[in-house]
Amino acid sequence: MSIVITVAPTGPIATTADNPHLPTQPEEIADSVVAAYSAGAAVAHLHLRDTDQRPTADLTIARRTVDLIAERCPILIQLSTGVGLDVPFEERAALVELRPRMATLNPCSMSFGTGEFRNPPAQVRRLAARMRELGVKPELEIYDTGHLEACLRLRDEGLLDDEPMQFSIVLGVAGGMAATPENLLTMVGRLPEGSVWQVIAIGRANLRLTAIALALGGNARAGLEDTLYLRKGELSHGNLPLVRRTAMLARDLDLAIASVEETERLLHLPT
Ligand code: KMH
Ligand code: ZN
Repeated sequence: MSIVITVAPTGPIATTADNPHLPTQPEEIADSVVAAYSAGAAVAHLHLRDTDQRPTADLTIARRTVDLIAERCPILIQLSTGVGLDVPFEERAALVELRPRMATLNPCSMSFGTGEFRNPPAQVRRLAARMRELGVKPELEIYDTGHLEACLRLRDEGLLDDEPMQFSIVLGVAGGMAATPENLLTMVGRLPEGSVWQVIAIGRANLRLTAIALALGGNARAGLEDTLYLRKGELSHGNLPLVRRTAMLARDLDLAIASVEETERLLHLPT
């Protein structure tokens, strides 16, 4: 059995003040992704920053980052349409016009730490429809049980293909489900038959929940978007140590690591 490793090199919130090894500029993100690819990552989940490190949906920055990566490795690009809490939905949604192989789809609005993550129903439906039109595979980010029901409604309305649905069970965001094994098990048990899934465990529980997810048959995500630390009190020197550790964990569990081509087949990615 093969598992897919996704690298998430940079998230929407932390800056180099939190971890000086966080890549924020296109060249830095590309270097980090290429290194992660050599360590086994088949997918790169990307957030972009402007020169002041603020999250941005700027299409020039996004295109440049994607091009720099594509020049050096064939990793599958998954653009975040979450982008950052202060970026308007329509700017975030425009990123799918670059036709990445995948993009995130966040089905519901929610509190997100001290901020607000706005995903209004009508705009989510329009984005889902546009992604379907463009052949951009959604990675459905579910932070609560109701978010799963919202995705199933989108599927029932014909806005998502269900072959297979790809879920990220996000645990540990203040405003969503807590990062506990019980919540992971509950959510995995509720996914539709045949779904492809991974856990995105934010913060301290990242390693343990990733290990549980791998043992349960899930894929894995690794990178500084989800945790800035390799272990308690030790900042990760970039994304590579986190990706390497995930690959080692998978191999120790006797799981093969999916190549880009295998991942395309597993996810039935439109070409
Ligand atoms: N960092 C995630 C918990 C997305 O990429 O679409 C939220 C997020 C969503 O960044
Ligand atoms: Zn993200």
